[in-house]
Amino acid sequence: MLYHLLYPLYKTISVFNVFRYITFRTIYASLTAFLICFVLGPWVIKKMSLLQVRQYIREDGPESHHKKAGTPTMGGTLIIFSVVVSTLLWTNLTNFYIWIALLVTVGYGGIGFIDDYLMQIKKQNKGLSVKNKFLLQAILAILAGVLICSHSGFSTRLTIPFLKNISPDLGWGYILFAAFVIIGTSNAVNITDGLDGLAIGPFIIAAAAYMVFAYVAGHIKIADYLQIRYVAGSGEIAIFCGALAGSGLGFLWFNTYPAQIFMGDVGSLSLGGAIGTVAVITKQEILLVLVGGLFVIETLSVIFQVGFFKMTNGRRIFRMAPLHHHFELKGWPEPKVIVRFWIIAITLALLSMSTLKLR
Ligand code: 57M
Repeated sequence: MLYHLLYPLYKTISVFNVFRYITFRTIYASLTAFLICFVLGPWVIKKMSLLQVRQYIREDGPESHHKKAGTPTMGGTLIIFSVVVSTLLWTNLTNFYIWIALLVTVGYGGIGFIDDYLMQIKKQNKGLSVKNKFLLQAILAILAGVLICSHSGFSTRLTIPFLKNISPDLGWGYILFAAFVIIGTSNAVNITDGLDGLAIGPFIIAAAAYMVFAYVAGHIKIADYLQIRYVAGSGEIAIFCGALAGSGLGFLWFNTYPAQIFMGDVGSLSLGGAIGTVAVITKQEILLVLVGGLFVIETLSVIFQVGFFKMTNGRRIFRMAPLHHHFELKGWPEPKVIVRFWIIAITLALLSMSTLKLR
């Protein structure tokens, strides 16, 4: 909005020329989203407590989690609010991809909201059924896939990290692939969100990495120089990523150990959906396995644990899945698990950055 209101005035007030630049708007989108979360955080925590929107803890979980019962939850509503306001303020609203990113963020937030709301009504840690949750996620992801693929100029070719000469064209199959990326990321972030700050930390790192990828992919000269696939219009997505990262930082202020609020499914499903959509739009979909490597590791730990559990009639690879519970049960203090997982996430994101040069 500010872009549309202030940039045209640059002929009379030259300083407004700065609104033209994606870099400037990305920085301020991050700061705006951060400030909204930071300022409104205490009010949201108080409101959720008053409304009795509190976490129900699973009986079978690690002992250390029982003391977390009653922590206000659904902090994701604040994250989504700050991302939407900041994105609307700082992006070029004629950009098609921005609306797709917002659609998925708000839509997945809506699915998470229903899930959290049902948990509050049932007064237990069970909301939507797995089947219904997946169905809603699939409908929205396929819709996003169709819209992205039908946008003129969008390539349905895959970008394979490190191999610039191999890029198979999936044609309309790309819609299913895009849906898979969006649904998978949403659920992976959800699974990771089990310790204070554990999901939001790596999420901020992934959003910051995609901020760079989006900027590069949307800049015809830099994309050409780095031999990255150019996606016209994807530069504005850098501003959206800035808003995601800024909002995440603001939320982390309150979600860091010991957490004053959890994000709830409304947060985890929405943020995962958002980063999956960004990966698709910037044509760095497969690289998400590295950028969001921590989410992948957590998800694989569940897949292997459940698979092994079924195949061996009840034997386990880990003490408990997802992986963070394994280390907790081994006796690592919660902050140690969290910070070490962040370190892994930062390392993987740095590695993903090297693909800008190594190809
Ligand atoms: C939700 N949610 C937390 C909070 C957060 C397939 C299966 C492995 C899935 C997995 C699962 O349900 N994962 C998704 C994880 C919950 O947090 C709420 O949920 C929101 C995110 N969706 O925002 O609202 C609990 O996590 C803790 N928490 C924090 N700090 C935070 O900032 O401490 C969350 C955020 C909160 C709080 O305690 O209550 C959750 O874990 O429920 N299932 C599991 O994770 C379960 N694993 C399991 O059953 N493993 C089995 C195998 C065979 C599948 C095994 O290894 O034996 C565990 N979950 C829990 N206890 N809580 C089992 C034990």
